[in-house]
Amino acid sequence: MALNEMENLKSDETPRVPVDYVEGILQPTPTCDIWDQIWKFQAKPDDLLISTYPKAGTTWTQEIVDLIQNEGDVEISKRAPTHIRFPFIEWIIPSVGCGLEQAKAMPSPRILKTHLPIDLLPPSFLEEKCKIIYVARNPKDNMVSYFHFQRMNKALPDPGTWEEYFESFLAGKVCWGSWHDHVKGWWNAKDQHNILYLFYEDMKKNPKHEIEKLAEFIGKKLDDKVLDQIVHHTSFDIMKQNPMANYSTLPSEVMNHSVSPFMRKGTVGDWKHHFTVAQNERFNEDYKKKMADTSLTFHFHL
Ligand code: PPS
Repeated sequence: MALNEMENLKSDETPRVPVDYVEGILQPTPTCDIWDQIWKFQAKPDDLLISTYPKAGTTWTQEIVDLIQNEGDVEISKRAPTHIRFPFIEWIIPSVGCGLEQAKAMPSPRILKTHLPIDLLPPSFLEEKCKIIYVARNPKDNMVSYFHFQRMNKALPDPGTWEEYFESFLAGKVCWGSWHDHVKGWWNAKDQHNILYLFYEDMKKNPKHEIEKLAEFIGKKLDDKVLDQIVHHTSFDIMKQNPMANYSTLPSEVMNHSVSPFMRKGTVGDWKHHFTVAQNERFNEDYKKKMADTSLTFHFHL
């Protein structure tokens, strides 16, 4: 049997993680089990938090921020895989790791990751006035990306068919809850706190400009050559080949890249290959209602 066939078999045998609710938001059960500790997490004033709805461009932003901090030194950014360099505070796979423990053990200054909606964010982040970067992605591409990710990731529930997933996503019955509430909640909080709110589509359209914004927010002055280097090293094609940024170091029983690679397409508008005309109409109608109370707008193609 070929090695990848054996890995597929191993991955097929691995059970999916169960899920439960924290304050009405669906979460993997291991996260629910330690929720009290997560809620009490003690942030430090020099923590930098990268917050997103799942699949909105977290890994890309992490790579950019790391390179900004290290003034474009690619070798430093290759010191460890993404999930080690940036503790994901509510993430726990008992056999693989626990974000909370990693964060506690990490020396400052730390760059942390969360997918929590603002209402579930451990209060110390806002109390300590930490800098927070929030990245949002248009919901159609976000949904497609999340669907494929759940197919390949045993640490999340089986997404079911695309038709089933479409309904679950609209109903907010996916881990980390409703996309609409997430992006709106963080948008409403951004002016009262130290939050830089960015969009995946802007990063695709003009990466250098968004990287400059990030550098300014972080307080780093970088020359043009370094900015160009960061644009290059954080392009989709380069990151896809980078084992320290493409999640290929996680056990294949957890993430099976032969089902769907973590670095899948990295484009704006892939939803057009998934949504039927009827689904698109239903989505648009629902979107209009749920987004009627916000000034927040999205680009669905470039
Ligand atoms: S996670 O699991 O929530 O941390 O995933 P996240 O990193 O937020 O999102 C993964 C999607 O982002 C795409 N990606 C990129 N797009 C453009 N450029 C770069 N450099 C890049 N890096 C990651 C990744 O391919 C996933 O999107 P899809 O649409 O599935 O390809």
